[in-house]
Amino acid sequence: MTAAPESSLQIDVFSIFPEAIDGFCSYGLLGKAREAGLVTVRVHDLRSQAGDPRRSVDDAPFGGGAGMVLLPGPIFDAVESCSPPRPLLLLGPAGRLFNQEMARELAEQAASGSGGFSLLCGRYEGVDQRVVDHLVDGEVSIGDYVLAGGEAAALAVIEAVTRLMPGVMGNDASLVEESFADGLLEYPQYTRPSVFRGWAVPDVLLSGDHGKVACWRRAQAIMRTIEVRPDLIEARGGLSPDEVRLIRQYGYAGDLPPQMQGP
Ligand code: JEE
Repeated sequence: MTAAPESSLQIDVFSIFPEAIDGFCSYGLLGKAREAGLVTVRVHDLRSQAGDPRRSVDDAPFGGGAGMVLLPGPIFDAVESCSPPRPLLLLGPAGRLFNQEMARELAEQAASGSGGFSLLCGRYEGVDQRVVDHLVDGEVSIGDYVLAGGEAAALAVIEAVTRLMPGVMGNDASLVEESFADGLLEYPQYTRPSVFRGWAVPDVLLSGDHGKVACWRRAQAIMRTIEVRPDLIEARGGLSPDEVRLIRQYGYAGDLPPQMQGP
């Protein structure tokens, strides 16, 4: 027996590749969450709303230029014929940069408001601007690189949001977010065997001393973040004197510019 979900998240997705979205969403934790009724993903085929026998969804841009643009008609019809949960977000390279805070806000739409959110995936050169101006509630981008369409971005958003739903990870959302919450990258993880091809797991992890393990992990997380994402150290207001002492103790010999040291 499984307990009834506290709240369920509804996500409607609009795409010309509905099978790709639906297929991906039936795997892993998200697939399980769907089966358990914690998350409902409905995928709408933009082509099923096309007005002509050829089922066209795109046309050349007014004013000329390369590529094709998604027609407003099929998109308005698909959205208006199912009144999807709002906000309806358009995925596009010109959108607001998606981050963990936005993922948290969207996960909260489950309990409040419309019970979820919706995603519109463009293709080709994008969608007619009237869709942006009069149909969607906002535009989101998953990063500063150029994809060929919104589908992969929609899947990234769906996965980042659904893993925060209570019960989806078999964990409370606060635990799921533990690490990102203090603004550091993850510490390194090891599993069996304790020696693989001559490479041994750090002794401390086999010591059984939980206090020492916690200190080592924290030092590793801090050192890794300094090397890979110094911007995250700055964003959390630098390192405390205790944290500086900790990484020195674990052998960090690099520079610590002033912006990486706390007030
Ligand atoms: C949705 C079509 C392709 C390629 C014009 C002009 C843009 C659209 N983080 C993200 N990267 N890419 C997307 C994304 C891409 C999409 C669609 C999402 C629909 N495309 C496309 C090129 C252009 N370029 C110069 O600046 C870059 C427009 C995305 C998200 N989310």
